[in-house]
Amino acid sequence: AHIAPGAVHIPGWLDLDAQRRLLASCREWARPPAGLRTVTMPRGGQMSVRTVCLGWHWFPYGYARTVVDGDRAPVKPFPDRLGELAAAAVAEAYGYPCTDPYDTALVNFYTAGASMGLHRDSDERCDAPVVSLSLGDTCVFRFGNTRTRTRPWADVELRSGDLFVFGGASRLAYHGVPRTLPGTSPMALGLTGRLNITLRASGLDG
Ligand code: MD3
Ligand code: FE
Repeated sequence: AHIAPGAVHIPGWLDLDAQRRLLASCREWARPPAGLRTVTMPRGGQMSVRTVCLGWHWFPYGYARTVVDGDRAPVKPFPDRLGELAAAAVAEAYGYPCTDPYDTALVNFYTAGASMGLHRDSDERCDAPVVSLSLGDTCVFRFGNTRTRTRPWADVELRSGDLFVFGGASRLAYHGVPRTLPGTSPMALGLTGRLNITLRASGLDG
């Protein structure tokens, strides 16, 4: 369904088997070196979500090839498989392919009580759509506007297996995750909490 121009939500895009494979990969990517870390914001606060990056390492507010705010290890490579998944997701959502090369994944892990404040994703130097895949607990996803951090916004529930593509006029919209719904993860998946994988084209070279 179109939530806003360029914002397309496809519930249940990943079947259980695809969700399980992606979860197994996330568990490998989470291992050190360059594994799951807690992001510290410039003013000293810590994000409640824990993150692992592939391809390029996101930190507030930029990208690097090493974990500049962690163990300083080289970032794990961005797998071809995720590039193919991103291309298939954009084609499914928009009906035509994206020509920009996807080269970055951010995997966010939400335990009970974790949230993400309203923000814009403006560190990429490319306007290719961001592809979001959700696993585990349902969350309340807040989709705002491009001008202010205040209303109007729409709250949408994202469930395990859902695809969301954010491009065009929605690419710079404010968005966040005010809460997850602990205990809603599909029993058969074997995940406590929520994982969100975003696939991006950084627009960086090298
Ligand atoms: C709208 N992640 O990693 S996914 C993020 O569920 C992030 O972990 C959230 O916001 C999460 O930056 C939300 C949905 C999402 C991702 C990227 C977007 C929505 C977006 C980029 C532009 C507009
Ligand atoms: Fe974001």
